[in-house]
Amino acid sequence: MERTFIMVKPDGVQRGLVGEIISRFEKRGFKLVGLKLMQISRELAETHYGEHKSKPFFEGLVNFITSGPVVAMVWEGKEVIATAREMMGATNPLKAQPGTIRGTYGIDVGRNVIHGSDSPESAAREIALFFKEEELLSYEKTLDTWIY
Ligand code: 3AN
Repeated sequence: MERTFIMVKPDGVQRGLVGEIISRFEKRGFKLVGLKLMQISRELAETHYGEHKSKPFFEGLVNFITSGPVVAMVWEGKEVIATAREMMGATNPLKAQPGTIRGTYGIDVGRNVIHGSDSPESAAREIALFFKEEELLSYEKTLDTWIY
């Protein structure tokens, strides 16, 4: 089953959007397999955003992502990587479709509420960067055995 790395960025935590974002993934039917509130170090931020090192916004991006707590998550499900990207909306919230997370809550490309892996390769890389193997749980959703 596919897994993706999702992170509520410092602006999302400050604005109290953690529950709302988790709720959207739960309601869509995806399974939460890893979750933690954490403060990202500069070193981790620079590694995570390594592909943007030469971009003019790199320094600001690292400053922002290390400016306060984030909520790091791993979600599991069929085609969760691409579906999460659709649920998030475009990188620039002003271009994001209404109803998407960024299209509902964001206006600034530098503070766009949420991060999600953009490919299977980046999902594997980012999950390994943020989580130890033992922090990811495999479990069955047994709802249909006790709700009818
Ligand atoms: P996404 O987060 O949608 O995968 P990327 O990987 O292109 O987008 O960019 C990573 C992060 O860099 C974005 N989430 C955004 O916070 C920041 N970013 C991207 N483009 C800009 C920009 N032009 N100005 C400021 N920040 C940017």
